[in-house]
Amino acid sequence: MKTALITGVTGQDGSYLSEFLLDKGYDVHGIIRRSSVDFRERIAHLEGLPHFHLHYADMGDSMSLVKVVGKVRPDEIYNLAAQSHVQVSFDSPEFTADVDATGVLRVLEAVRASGLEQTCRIYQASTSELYGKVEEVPQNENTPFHPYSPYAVAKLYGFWIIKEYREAYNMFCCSGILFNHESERRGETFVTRKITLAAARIAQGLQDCLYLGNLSSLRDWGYAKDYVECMWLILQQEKPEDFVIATGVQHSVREFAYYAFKHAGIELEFQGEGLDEVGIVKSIENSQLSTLNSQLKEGDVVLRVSPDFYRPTDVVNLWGDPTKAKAKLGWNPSKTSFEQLVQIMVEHDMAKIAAEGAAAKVRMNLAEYLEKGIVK
Ligand code: NAP
Ligand code: G4F
Repeated sequence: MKTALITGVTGQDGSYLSEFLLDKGYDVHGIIRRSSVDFRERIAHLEGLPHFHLHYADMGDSMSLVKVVGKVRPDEIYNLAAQSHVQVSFDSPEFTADVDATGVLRVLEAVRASGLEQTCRIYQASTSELYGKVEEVPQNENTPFHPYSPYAVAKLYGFWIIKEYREAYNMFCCSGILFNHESERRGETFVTRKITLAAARIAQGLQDCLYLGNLSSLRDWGYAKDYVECMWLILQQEKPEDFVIATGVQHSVREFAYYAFKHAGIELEFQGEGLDEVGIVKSIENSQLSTLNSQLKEGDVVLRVSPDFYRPTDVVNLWGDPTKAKAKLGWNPSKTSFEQLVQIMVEHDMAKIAAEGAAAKVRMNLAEYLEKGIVK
């Protein structure tokens, strides 16, 4: 049985990767950090399984990493932990650098300190943000980097220190340069999930309007569940190499919003430009919807642009070329299409919001009964 250690196990990718490795028969260890609330929703279903173990450590604390690596003695490390929000990295650049840059070095040194440098393979969660202010379109493994946020600059250090340890110490460490990948487990402040949740709430009468930043930004969006297999495949190769993982298809934020609302039963029409651009209800397609939100009508403005979501520098043209991954990893970039991804996320969020709405109604009814003294 192989042993894997995952940093960032509570995140979107960490949760899918844990499931994937458990299915492959791995003993899976993850690091978690102390928080005042125990919020481990994405991995709650795995806790208690005999081959799933959690350890306290922090990417900012070398000693904790040395202790976990020395205790677990993993065959493979998947370094997914990061302050992963680009906009937040402008507010917390130093913390982002500590976790996303120096944190990678701490993992590498923990492996060396444990004498595992010739046996332990390391995957580093690198990113298409390295291409930043892009120098060519689409981007492949040879495209020059031009990081365009504190997050991307920190991740660039991570990429180079992985390469340095591979060359200096002959370690099996690789970077997966992954383009955006989303899912029903995506953090709620990334643009795709923010849109699918808002579309579900607006359709069900629980929100009036969605405020977004740059609608013209272009991304190569894939499904996270598919991408974690590539992380594993990268570590199963004969030689350590870096790979671009992407779908090879590009869409704008505006298009994502259009399809998300469509799956929620609302056809949008975009009018205006820049800060004055709005998304207007063109038609309500789902007859069930009029009962869900009887207030919503054609002509309502349900999407607006707010400068609050503009970034000091924004990456606007990411489009990956997955040719190498197709040839060497057997990666199928069209396993889940863009339309399927949007549908999966909207269906999930429609059900989630409906369940939350029903629970809130029960609470309201209960509060009413209590007030009237019906239930003591
Ligand atoms: P995510 O959902 O934001 O998860 C980040 C994980 O890192 C969480 O488990 C978080 O723990 C953990 N973490 C943050 N700071 C930490 C610290 N100081 N010590 C220990 N753990 C810490 O991110 P994701 O979308 O799964 O992405 C996984 C990795 O891939 C990240 O490195 C990200 O930068 C990179 N990446 C993501 C994408 C994408 O499109 N999703 C694309 C390219 C690269 P808490 O739960 O305690 O916060
Ligand atoms: O969803 P986003 O916040 O993702 P972003 O910045 O591309 O970063 C994600 O993908 C990277 C891979 O390329 C990862 F490395 C990183 O960890 C993270 O997972 O924003 C996507 C685009 C941006 O251009 C942003 O300006 O959407 C634009 N956008 C427009 N309105 C918005 C919003 N982004 C967010 N988060 N919120 C908005 O309201």
